[in-house]
Amino acid sequence: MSTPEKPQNQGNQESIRTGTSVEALKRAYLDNLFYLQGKFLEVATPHDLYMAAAYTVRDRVMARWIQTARCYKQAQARTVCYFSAEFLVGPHLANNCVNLGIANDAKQAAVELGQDFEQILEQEEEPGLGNGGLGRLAACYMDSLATLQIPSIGYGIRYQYGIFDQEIHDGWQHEVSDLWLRDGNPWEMARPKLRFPVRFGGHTEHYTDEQGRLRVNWIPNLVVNGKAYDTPIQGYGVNSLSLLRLWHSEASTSFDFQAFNMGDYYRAVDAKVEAENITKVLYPNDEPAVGKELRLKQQYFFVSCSLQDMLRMHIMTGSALDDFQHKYAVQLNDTHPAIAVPELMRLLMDEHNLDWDRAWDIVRHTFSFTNHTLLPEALEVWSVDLLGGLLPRHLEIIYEINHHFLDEVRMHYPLDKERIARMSIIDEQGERYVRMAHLAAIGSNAVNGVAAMHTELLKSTVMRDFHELWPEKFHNVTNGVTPRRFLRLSNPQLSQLISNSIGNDNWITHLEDLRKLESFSDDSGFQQEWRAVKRAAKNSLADKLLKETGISVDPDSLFDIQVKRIHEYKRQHLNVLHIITLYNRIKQNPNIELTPRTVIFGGKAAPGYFMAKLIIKLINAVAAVVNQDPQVNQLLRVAFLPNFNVKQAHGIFPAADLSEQISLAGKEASGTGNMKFSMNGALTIGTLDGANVEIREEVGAENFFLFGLTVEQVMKLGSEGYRPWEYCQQNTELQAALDLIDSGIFSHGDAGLFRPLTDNLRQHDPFMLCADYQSYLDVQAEVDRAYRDQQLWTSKSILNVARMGKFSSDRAILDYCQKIWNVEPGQVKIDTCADALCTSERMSKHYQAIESTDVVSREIH
Ligand code: 26Q
Repeated sequence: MSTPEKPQNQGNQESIRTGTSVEALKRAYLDNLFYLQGKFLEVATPHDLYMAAAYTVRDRVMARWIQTARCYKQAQARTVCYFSAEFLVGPHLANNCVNLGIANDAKQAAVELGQDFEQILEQEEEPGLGNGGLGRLAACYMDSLATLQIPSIGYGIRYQYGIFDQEIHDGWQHEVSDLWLRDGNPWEMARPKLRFPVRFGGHTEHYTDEQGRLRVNWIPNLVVNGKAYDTPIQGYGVNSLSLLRLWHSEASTSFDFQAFNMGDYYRAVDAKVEAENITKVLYPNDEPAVGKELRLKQQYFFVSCSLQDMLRMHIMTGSALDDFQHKYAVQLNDTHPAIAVPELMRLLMDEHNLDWDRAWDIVRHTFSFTNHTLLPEALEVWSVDLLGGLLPRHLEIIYEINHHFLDEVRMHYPLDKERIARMSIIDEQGERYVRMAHLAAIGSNAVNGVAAMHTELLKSTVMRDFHELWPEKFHNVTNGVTPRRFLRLSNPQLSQLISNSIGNDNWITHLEDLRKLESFSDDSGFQQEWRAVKRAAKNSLADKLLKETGISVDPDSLFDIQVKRIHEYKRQHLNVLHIITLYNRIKQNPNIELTPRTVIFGGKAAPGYFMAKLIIKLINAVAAVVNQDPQVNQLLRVAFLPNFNVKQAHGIFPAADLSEQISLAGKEASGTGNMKFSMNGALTIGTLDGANVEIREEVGAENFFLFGLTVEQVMKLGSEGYRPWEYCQQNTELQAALDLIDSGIFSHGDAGLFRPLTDNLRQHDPFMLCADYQSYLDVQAEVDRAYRDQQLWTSKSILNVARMGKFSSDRAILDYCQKIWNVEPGQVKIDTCADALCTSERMSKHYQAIESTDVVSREIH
């Protein structure tokens, strides 16, 4: 396969830092091993070899980074700043090789040095700085921003401990802390001089200054410093990058402990610990955040550092503050960074002396807000007392914003008191809460949902009043995923086959080109190759399952896979009910005609989410019974692959025949795993939920296994009064499946173990599994039949891939550019703005320039 064009050789011997020939890579590799790891090949550990490889690749990235920074600075185009509490980037080494176009040569260099490249890649500890979909989306968007040459910075938190590692003991999930930084992180660059003070607590003092203006002084009781760590995000096939700037919290050295703590040394140490705790650990989702002061501290901490950094850069270029909105677009990834709205107001008014109206104008034109959920329990609120205690000045500003906003609402709806109460930023029923989604929507120029259906529901339900007031503010941007990581990198064999058939690999950046595969969908030779590629991926996954779980599976069976966070709304237990029903059918009729099937699960449950953890236990308990029953295990096997993360995902999506996307309609905002499966040739069994709707539209109804209630039916059933027990009484197979769980057969006779789950299904069933059960079973039977016709199945698989163009994150980012950011991609031409690649002397000049502009350590006294 052709790869992105490599920079030209400069002279006979390429630079050891930037050269991309196999020879240059080998020399660099040995050099880094020697000088950075203090090792030589014979004594190097696999981790030493990984570090040497990582530094070798990083050098190649750095050369482009400096060029990009210089060029974007010159161009002064609008910079997109993606504010996100999570960036789930996944392993860097292999991805950077792909994006630099040196994947083959880097491997060759390792081989020529007698090393196993796969083993080297295996060493990389993935930065698990996110929970799931939202964090991974941010990472896909960084890849596309870099590839599309859009000046961009991802701002977030450098958690010392990312998402926990999941271990399974006796079928139960155990959480193990994630020590991703233990052996060092070669991809980040600490910027010790790039740090900002962030204040917490205390009180405000209002006074009138010499010019007679009302001013506010915020006297905090804690000041911490945020220190920047930069990670370059290399674009694919281009010489440009994006910057991921993550903040680490430290005690503020300038803080006067003597005065504040009366010489109390221990309290001074406490303050240091308190400061360092802020970026200690990532919060899992699906845990009530209410009362978790540290979470709000994290949010404010990274938002404040980021905005101070942007203002610094803006002022440094000599631009006027009024121009800020034209130079920066900030995307708020859900409400997690919504405190940015009052923070930018505070910075502009209290620190830069702007008046309210000018500051508000800038704020409103800078921010846009993406909503990722409609679940009422997931909408973020903070108690007024907690927020006011931690951020007294922000609470004042929020009240002021609310005051102006409610005046506007009153103008439109003078007598509608209920509407005003509904729309207020402050929820005043009972204890008072700040509604972060309202704050974000009011402070933004655009609000978007993440799939067509989600956006429609957003407009008609949780943001209905806002949509009525400002219909033009609402947009849809359907999510997308990067084909670089989720096809080119993780499925090299399929990528090769695609490129060979299409004749080039332009599809990697123009995913719509995959359409050209349609003409091969019925070609039997091509189909055979297609199946061989799928089969190879299934073999690898089978090996991995055996190694990690001891479960052996047959790669000829249908691989039916559900990987995602474990949550009741995602309905992994509906999948389990199907498995138990198949089990019952096989037991009743051992000669039943069934397609052999392997059902594979993966996903983490929030540590405090009892029901989700019980679902994991149930999956493993059912697996244990099914897999060891000789009557059943020829037709059915079940496996739970522990610790689903980006690295694991690379081996999973390519191996799937069937993708399970079975959330209750209206609950999954978009889903992105659905896209990754389909892009790798899996067919989907799914409900009309989130982006499934659009996937089905694209691939064609005949290539998608649809089941379940529509969102309208869900709403109707909910409002009529849903009675799950009636479905159980009327459906003997459903009844039998639930009864079998309650019999204790899956729990060594402990009939009570899963009762919380089965009782909940029979009595409440908030996610309507009982209502969708029969439809799910019927369509699974269709899947079973369809898989027997391998030609037809393969043709559907090819068509799924061919029609995935829409779901590239490149398309999504172009949508954001056009609908929301008003940014023209590729406007800044890296390759023409700087002359060729940097030489080291030129680079050292850039270094000097960049270092001197980086120094900002302002401190509060
Ligand atoms: C909030 C407060 C306190 C602690 C944690 C959180 C928290 C953290 C992460 C709440 C939610 C999340 C993550 C949400 C998420 O991943 N949502 C998913 O976003 C995807 C990208 O748009 C969608 O595809 C999924 O449908 C949506 O569930």
